[in-house]
Amino acid sequence: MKELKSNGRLVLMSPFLRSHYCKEILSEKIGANVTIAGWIEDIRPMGSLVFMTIRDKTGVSQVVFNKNKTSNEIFVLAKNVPRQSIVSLKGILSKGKGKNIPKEIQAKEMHVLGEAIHPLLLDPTGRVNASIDTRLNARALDLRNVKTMAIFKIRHIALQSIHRTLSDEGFLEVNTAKIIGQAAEGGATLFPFDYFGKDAFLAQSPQLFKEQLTMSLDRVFEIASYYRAEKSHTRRHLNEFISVDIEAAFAEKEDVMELAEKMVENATAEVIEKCSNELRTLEHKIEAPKRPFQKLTYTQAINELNQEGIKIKDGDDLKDHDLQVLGKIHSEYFWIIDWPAKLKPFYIARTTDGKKALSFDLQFGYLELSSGGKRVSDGKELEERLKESGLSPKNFEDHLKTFRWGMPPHSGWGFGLDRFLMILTGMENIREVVLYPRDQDRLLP
Ligand code: AMO
Repeated sequence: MKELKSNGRLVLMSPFLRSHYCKEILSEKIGANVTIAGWIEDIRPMGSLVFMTIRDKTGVSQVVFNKNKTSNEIFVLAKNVPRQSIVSLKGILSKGKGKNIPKEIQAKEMHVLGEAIHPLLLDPTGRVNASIDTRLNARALDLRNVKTMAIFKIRHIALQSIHRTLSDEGFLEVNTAKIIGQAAEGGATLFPFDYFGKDAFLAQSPQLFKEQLTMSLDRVFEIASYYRAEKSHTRRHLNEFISVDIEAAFAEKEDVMELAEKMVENATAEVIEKCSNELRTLEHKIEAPKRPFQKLTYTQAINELNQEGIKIKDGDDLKDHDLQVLGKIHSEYFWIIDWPAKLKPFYIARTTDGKKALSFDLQFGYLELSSGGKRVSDGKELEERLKESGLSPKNFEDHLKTFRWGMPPHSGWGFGLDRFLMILTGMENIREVVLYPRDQDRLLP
């Protein structure tokens, strides 16, 4: 093993298989011995020469096989090895001849480490278009496409930024159970299964846990997968999705709304700064969001919809189509606040007259990105709310009992990470930004 510099850090690599990533050879001296490893994107035989394009996660290198300078065995292999096979190549760095190829490698050795079959399920170079289904069926290969790879690099940077913002704001990262014995949200969307003879479910959200944790840990966040057995087949719903959840003791809804804005602002700035190449690859432009985000009351939203000719009454929930119309009027980030109390879940606190919920939804155009609010922190009131919602307090006893142990007032939100990635990458289908999406029709791979 040898220590090498990669992105300014020392990494360990076997020099026999790789001394440099493709991007790194650009800063090496002409005449240097280099070994690269990656997959073959292209092979172009031209008389006594074979040009090969090798790609790894950092970019591409051109490798030249000269019939008069390499062994016949390697020359024949270079002409015939299937594209997309994984190879390790050793050679000497020389000046490139093409305009976009400042340096190329004169091949001395080639090892085929993983041969690819031919034809493959899809062409990861993107020269031949493939449907999203074909791509998802061969997701591991699809990730060799620079566009797909760019999405997941952006996802990584956004996620790092989110972690940093929440940690810097004093939130402790937690991991709560995903196998649960009672619903946290509506019971209709639960995935049930048998747990050693008992009824169990996959968690729909960490709602009850995160509220309970505020009585000791004060401010918590969790980034995890949640499961909803919804039959909706849209471009923004999945049956498994990642939610960024926060809950903060002694916080009002305005405090946590400000935190969400800050988190979005920081992640956007970091993606702009660190992912300029990826954004260019995706031909997508993003700008720093204007803060504070606009606040639209539910009543204003209803009025705007009525003005657009939509028959919706005060007290009705906003349906998909209503959000599409509102999204055309407000194309950026905006809040919808002051919802009628009955439209929000049992755990959301209300105004003193009981009419409005102390809750909010964060929208980006038509896309609902987050929802949350101030919570009911009085156990008796919570019990009433459960009954009002048709839920049995007996089933929630494990949760209700924690409200008798000194529960602080608290507020929080859940934020759809996958939907945020749709905004950052410009993708219109949530399946594009999730490695292995789960919907009604997709359980594999
Ligand atoms: P809610 O159900 O609104 O709230 O979920 C929070 C956010 O998670 C995302 N989301 C989804 N993303 C993809 N596919 C889905 N099926 C899906 N369902 C939800 C959305 C949504 O805004 N407990 C509350 C949050 C809270 O009050 O803290 C909750 O789960 O972006």
